[in-house]
Amino acid sequence: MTTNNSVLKWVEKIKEIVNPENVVWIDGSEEQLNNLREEACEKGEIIQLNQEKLPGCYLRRTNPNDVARTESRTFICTKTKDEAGPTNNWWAPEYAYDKLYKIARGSYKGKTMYVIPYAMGIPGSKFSKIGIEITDSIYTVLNMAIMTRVGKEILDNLGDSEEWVRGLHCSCDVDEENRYVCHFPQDNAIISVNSCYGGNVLLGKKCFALRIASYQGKNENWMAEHMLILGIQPPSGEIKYICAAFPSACGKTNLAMLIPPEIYKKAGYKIWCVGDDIAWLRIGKDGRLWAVNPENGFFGVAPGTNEKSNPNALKSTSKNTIFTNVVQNLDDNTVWWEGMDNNPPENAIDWLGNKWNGKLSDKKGAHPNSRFTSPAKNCPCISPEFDNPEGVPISAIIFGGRRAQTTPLVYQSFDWNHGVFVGSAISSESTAASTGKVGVLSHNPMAMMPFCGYNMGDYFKHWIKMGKLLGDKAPKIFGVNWFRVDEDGKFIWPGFGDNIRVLEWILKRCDNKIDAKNTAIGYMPFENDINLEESGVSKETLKKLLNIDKNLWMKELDSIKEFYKIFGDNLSKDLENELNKLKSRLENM
Ligand code: OXD
Ligand code: MN
Repeated sequence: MTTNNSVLKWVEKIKEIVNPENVVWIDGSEEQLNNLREEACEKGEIIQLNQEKLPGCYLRRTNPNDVARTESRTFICTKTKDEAGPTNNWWAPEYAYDKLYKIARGSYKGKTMYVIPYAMGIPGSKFSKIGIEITDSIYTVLNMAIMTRVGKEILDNLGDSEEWVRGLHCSCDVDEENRYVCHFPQDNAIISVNSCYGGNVLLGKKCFALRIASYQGKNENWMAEHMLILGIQPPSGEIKYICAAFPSACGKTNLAMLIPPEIYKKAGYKIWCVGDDIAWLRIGKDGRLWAVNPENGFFGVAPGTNEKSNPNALKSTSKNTIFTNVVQNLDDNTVWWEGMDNNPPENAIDWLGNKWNGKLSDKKGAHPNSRFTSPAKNCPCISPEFDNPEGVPISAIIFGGRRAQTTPLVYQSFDWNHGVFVGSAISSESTAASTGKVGVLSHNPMAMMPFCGYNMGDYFKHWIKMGKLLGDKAPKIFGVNWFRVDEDGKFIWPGFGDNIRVLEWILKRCDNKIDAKNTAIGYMPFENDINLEESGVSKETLKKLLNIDKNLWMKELDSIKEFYKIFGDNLSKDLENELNKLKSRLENM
């Protein structure tokens, strides 16, 4: 399929290590993918679902020990520990290669080695990057064929270039004691062993498009961010685009596919989804910041997705989707998960492969991190600009977290550096679903803590530098919090579609159409400037949502200061400066 020497040599080298029975190059044709689907069904790797109700859909159950990303076993392997920084696990590259090649050696015996050429971004565009993943898992091939653009065309685009990311995945025995996901940003290489879970083995996603790409971006003056991208079309017509970063469990996919409430729909508002997880951001010819979604599909969390919370995501899963670790309804061979509806199947199989009666069982049927892998084109509100090789121009960047108190519904940073400070200070409270303990606060700067492929102190400096390069063309930066609660612990903001009310204020601020209050933490809305019509939210509640409690913010300041200590001398002076400025503004409050 290619004459590219660097590719052929690497494939040969890996073949010698893993020792497969045979080698198959993925050409991207439907015919080849169909044959693989059939083969995987025969081997029991995937299960074909009801093709009338769910055309092109399949189900996969992973090993119960292999259901999520394994952050403690994820490593950044740079020459020095300092290059990986204080927030990453680090191994020396020689040590990691040696250890992982030993695990990989001979592990494809009797198996097929699949070689997947793929592009992150639009093939042929100067914004896109190419990777090649070798895997022994058909499930991985089929997922990659949804999440990225794969096939021969990608190799044709690559030509003789040596600039591509080498990715090796070995399922091995799915042994959690020997599971490792290692990144070699200085070699453009990734090795993942002993897992078959998406986040660990779809190497184009977190591994390449965030960890390796963030390092490339630092060296090439662009940014790879854990951000959704959406377009808002107001009644007047011109679509404006925003990026938003939130830690897990803050409703990122829901915001990316937001359905406006009736009153906004009637007025003519529309939301267009460009991406739900990753944004590659570059400075365009016009000096503005432009974003592309490097992915081609959604790898979304299934539980909680329903007609009300996210009808667009639900519709995205109606065809050509791979479900992982959800419930199989045996009556009609379809799928179900907690939070889909109030009608769990009685004759079903749970994610562990056991018989399951949803009406009687007190155990969950779907794993809380069960997933759907769906083509982005399935989404009813996918942006017409999704395939635009230039991407979309970004007017605003939003940072958010899940905070019961302290952070208001929305505020605007005073300028770019202050906005970088707001992003660096994101922290979020855990939910019962993820830890069993509610309200544990953890810092997750720019929601990139698990995904930054180099020293996070340098990453902050890179953000500051991008602001200098953008100058007065820089997007405005905002903080949001959809999760404030009252004295009884009840959410006081409706969230979901009603978040458009906040986006509306943000866009008005970007267009200089509206004034704002100058507060200690940033610019904030005047109470009449957030449209509450038909929201069910009273003026009093809005007041609470926008309230700044000096004592809580003083505590917040201490928490940020404590967190910043891990960066030592490498903390950007600009951020230290922002911290001091916030302190004095709060003291004068
Ligand atoms: C994801 C994540 O799977 O952020 O997107 O964990
Ligand atoms: Mn994510």
